[in-house]
Amino acid sequence: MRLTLATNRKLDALEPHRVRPSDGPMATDQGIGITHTDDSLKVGVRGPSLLEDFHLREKITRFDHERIPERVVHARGAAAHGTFRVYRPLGEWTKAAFLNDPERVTPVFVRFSTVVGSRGSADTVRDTRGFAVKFYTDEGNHDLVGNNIPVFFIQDGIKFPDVVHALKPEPHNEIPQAQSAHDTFWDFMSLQPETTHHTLWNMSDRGIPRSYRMMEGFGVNTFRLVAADGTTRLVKFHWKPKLGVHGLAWDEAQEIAGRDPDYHRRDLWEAIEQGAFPQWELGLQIVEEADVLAYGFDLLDATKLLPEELVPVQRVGLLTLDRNPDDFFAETEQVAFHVANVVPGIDFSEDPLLAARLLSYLDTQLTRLGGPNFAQIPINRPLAPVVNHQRDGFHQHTIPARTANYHPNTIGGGCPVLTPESDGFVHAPIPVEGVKTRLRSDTFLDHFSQPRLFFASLTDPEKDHLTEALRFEVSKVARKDIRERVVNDILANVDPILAQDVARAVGVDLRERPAPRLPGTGALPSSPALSMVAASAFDSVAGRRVAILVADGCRTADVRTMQEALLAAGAVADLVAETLGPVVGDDGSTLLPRFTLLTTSSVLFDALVVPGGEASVARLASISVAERFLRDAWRHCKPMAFLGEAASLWAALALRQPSIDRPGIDVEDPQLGVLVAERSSDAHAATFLSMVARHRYWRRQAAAPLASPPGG
Ligand code: HDE
Repeated sequence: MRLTLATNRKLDALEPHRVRPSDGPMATDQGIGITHTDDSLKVGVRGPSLLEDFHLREKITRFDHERIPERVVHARGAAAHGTFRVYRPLGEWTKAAFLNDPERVTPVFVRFSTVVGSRGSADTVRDTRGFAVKFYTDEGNHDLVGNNIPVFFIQDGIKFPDVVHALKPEPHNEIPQAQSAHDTFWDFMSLQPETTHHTLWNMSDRGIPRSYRMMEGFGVNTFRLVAADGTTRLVKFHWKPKLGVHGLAWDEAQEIAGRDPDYHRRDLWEAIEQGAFPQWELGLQIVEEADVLAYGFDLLDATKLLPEELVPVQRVGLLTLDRNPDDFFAETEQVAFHVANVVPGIDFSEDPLLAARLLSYLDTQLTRLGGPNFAQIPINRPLAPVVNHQRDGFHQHTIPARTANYHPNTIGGGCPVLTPESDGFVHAPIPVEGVKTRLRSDTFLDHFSQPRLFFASLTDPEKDHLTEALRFEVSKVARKDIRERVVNDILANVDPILAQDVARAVGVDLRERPAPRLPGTGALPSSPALSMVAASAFDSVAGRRVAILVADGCRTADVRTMQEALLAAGAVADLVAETLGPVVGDDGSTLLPRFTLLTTSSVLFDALVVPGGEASVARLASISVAERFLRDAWRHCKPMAFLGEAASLWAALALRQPSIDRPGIDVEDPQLGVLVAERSSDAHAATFLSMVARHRYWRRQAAAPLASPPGG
């Protein structure tokens, strides 16, 4: 009988492996009690040290071997434990047990990552993010190893080493770290038009997510679902975040990379510690086998996405992350995902990118985790029993107690017996035929329709951001011939205005050319679901971080009203002051700041409140870092509330934005995200909350371009 985890979360598979400081006094790896660990054993107090000091030898040797190779891609990451529960039985499409029982709670471990940078690189670089989910199901581990971008750079896995080499730091000097803004990437992409679609997504605000909690996830490759009667259908997997999909401003992302390189890791960790558990809905796009070519492209081509307007995403279950790992290395670093880990009811398609992945993930762990027994590492162990004839190898942890280690056998009573087909994995009997060839299918040759569709689907601010990102990246390419190819061979096929804008910025001429064809996929002119702005509900402030700037004399009532409203709605509201000492409010009460103006920065918050209070406002007005805080919040389009006397700070700031009228009191500007009010009230707090939910007021960039010099 199979184990049903049901709602019993006490069944924590990692518990037997946890070692706590309270488990006993300090002992060596051999269990010998350690009585002294601060001085080595010496002849006399000034040495020399003695080789017989086994504790010294063990301690140093273990330290020498702490590092393992980092992942060749996706080296930088953060992870959390959680659960998955399906909303309703999906038996009409798949027999996977964890997708058929709404009572069943499946433990999961999810690792988010950047692709290009090394383990110590910054979180907010422009890059694709990994979104890998390990489901510890009753039928074995199922891994959905996805990204936050629905398409991939290449169509065939044999090109993976090429695209990754081009993206990574250049081979002669290992510069630059964690970015695509250099010659080798744009050289490769300009010669390989299939990379256009993914590159445009990277250049969009998807490439600089606000938070792991605010990203979509995509399985990218097409998979198959297999029903109990053997019927198969094609499927695209999605994760839809409950908090909406939000990005950073590029200028902000770059500054965060310096001020808090752990920004995304910290954000995930703190949200879970504070009980603001991130959630995503699992979405499925289901396509009948016969319709593999029905949407104007080939579903086996991973450079294409299936627009939701053509095949809706059906939301079928909920993923919740509710527990941080105990130990980064043991869990986050040692977890080994593999796209080939599938349970009965889920199968592969013939996608040639997927084929290479099926080889690569197992192979890479052999080096990274030091041998073939990495599935025995606690974080990788299935909850389902593992019984087979695999044996030996480095780091074997199990002790197989049996006499026969082959199949079939009589000596061991024929054990282990095979799992019946009704319970085990049977590859779907998909018919295939053909001759051996390295030719690429004609159905894979259209590389520009979907990039056009993507660009056409963005709102104006999103298009501006993408254009700016391209201008930034291609400007960093030293070789002019590469810049010319990017503009003329790639961007001109996407959008003539985009190509012109980039050409101008990077000092190359746009060649005369026939107008590109109209967007293609299924004759869709645009797909609003592809826009982060158009597709977000903007209905929650949960998990947003708001700074409240205070100094002595600040109006306590303003602080409390705003703080309470924000906390009640699930946001974080931190007091920021000149020092960490207590701040005395206008009513004599004491407020404790969490950060100082020197140790934090506007870029680490989503919104800003300046409470009233004459003395407090006068003090803030005289501190240059406070002014910078305000200006940055404005430049990065963040909601801002100025209460009472703080209106003067806004007025001073607003004077620097010539296109904006000087505001009066009680201004709520739906275009600009600024609330100016005489004093805080519940109604004002509610208005401000709706502004924070809106995330960023990108229109401000048109009112006051980020490039404006401070005070200009
Ligand atoms: Fe990966 N990928 N990948 N990849 N990938 C790895 O496996 C590979 C691809 C993705 O948090 C490696 O354990 C090939 C697409 C994620 O541990 C490696 C190809 C997608 C992670 C590997 C692809 C991904 C990886 C490196 C093209 C989105 C991090 C370390 C054929 C659907 C998992 C490791 C984690 C990691 C190979 C393309 C997602 C080398 C050959 C497409 C999220 O095996």
